[in-house]
Amino acid sequence: MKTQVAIIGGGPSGLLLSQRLHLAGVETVILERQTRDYVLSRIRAGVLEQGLADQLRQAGVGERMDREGEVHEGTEITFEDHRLHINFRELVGKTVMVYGQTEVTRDLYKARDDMQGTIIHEAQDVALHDTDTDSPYVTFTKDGEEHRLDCDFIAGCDGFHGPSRKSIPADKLRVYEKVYPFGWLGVLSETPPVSEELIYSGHPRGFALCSLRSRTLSRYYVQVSSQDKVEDWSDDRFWEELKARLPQDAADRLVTGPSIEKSIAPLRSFVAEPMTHGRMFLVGDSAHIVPPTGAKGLNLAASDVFYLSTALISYYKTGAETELHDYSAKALRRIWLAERFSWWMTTLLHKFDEEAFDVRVKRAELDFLMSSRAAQAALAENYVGLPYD
Ligand code: RFL
Ligand code: PHB
Repeated sequence: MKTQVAIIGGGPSGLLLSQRLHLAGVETVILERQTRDYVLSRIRAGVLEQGLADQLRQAGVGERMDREGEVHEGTEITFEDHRLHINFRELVGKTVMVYGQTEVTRDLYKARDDMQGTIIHEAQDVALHDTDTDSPYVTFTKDGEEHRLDCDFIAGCDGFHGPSRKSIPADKLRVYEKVYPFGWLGVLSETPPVSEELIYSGHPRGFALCSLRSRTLSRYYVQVSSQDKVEDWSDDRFWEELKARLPQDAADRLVTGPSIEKSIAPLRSFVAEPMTHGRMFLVGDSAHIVPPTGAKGLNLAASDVFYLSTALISYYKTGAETELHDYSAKALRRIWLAERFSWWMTTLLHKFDEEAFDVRVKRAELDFLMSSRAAQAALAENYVGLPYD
């Protein structure tokens, strides 16, 4: 089997990259370890920056998002009974789109199918070879049979645990990591959301987030210890804890119901540099992870896709490799800005086992945010997404 760009991983990064390349006449094959149903059962991000929403529209995949997604002009930050409304449109003239990652992925799969894109599901034992030569290739097994995929380039869109990053020799890769001593317990429920906008709540009991997928589907999170298991959290315990961490009027309004999905995600900050080894490029979670507090994970994957697809398209049009050489540095600049913002928002709003001095400094940071329009504009500018270049 032969293609121009072999894409490992059929999550949002791999699918969007494949769609953008296909539209520019570049051939791809996607190798995905899981079944499509499994990929579509993962409940993850919900907030799309304008950059990602625009890319979906340009790729012909924005129609359902524009119909069913919700444009949010602001968000609320609360701390006990202090409330702060951040009006994105007023502060920085931009908005975000609330539309679930599951739906983005579903739309991308449909678009790839409509264009007869090749996606091989349940590809096992995917391995990368000769990535630092002009003729890299990928091997995998499917239904017990071994296959070889020759290509010009490999895009490693295979998430944090995939084989692409691991194929880079250890002495060529530098890793930066911060693991937080807590996770987020997330619940999806068929209940009307407590608020039209997201509420990020800092509280002495720990962080909580009220998000949504639609007018009838809510997504809520509470900070839990890294040791906690989903089984420790009955629905009743979850709702009680969420209420305790929200401002009183929101707690009073909250409609509870049975959870239809419940999971715990650990929080970490992680960056691997560089994002290139020879003719292999890392994209999205395979190269970097942010804690979800700033809603940046999926959006960063999308800016990587933008930079890499632009560089590959330019290579196939002109033969020039300059943009491919610059990919890692260009992507990493934006990644580190998002790492900074996600770390800052996580630190500001979560409960840590910290010294009394640090607690006071955090209170002062919140006080500054509540009282300074410049601080609010800085939050808004980062939240709606920094420019792609
Ligand atoms: P993905 O979505 O992890 O997709 C990678 C794909 O690669 C496949 N794969 C392989 N394929 C072939 N061979 C192998 N050996 C393979 N190993 C893995 C996987 O099956 C998968 O289909 O990475 P991608 O495309 O870069 O997209 C990134 C986003 O998914 C991610 O940044 C966000 O979802 C992060 N994230 C969240 N971001 C937010 O902004 N808000 C959230 O609420 C939020 N919640 C989350 C999250 C990530 C989570 N992870 C990674 C465990 C919750 C969780 C649980
Ligand atoms: C979500 O809706 O899942 C979501 C929204 C905002 C975040 C994280 C997760 O910061």
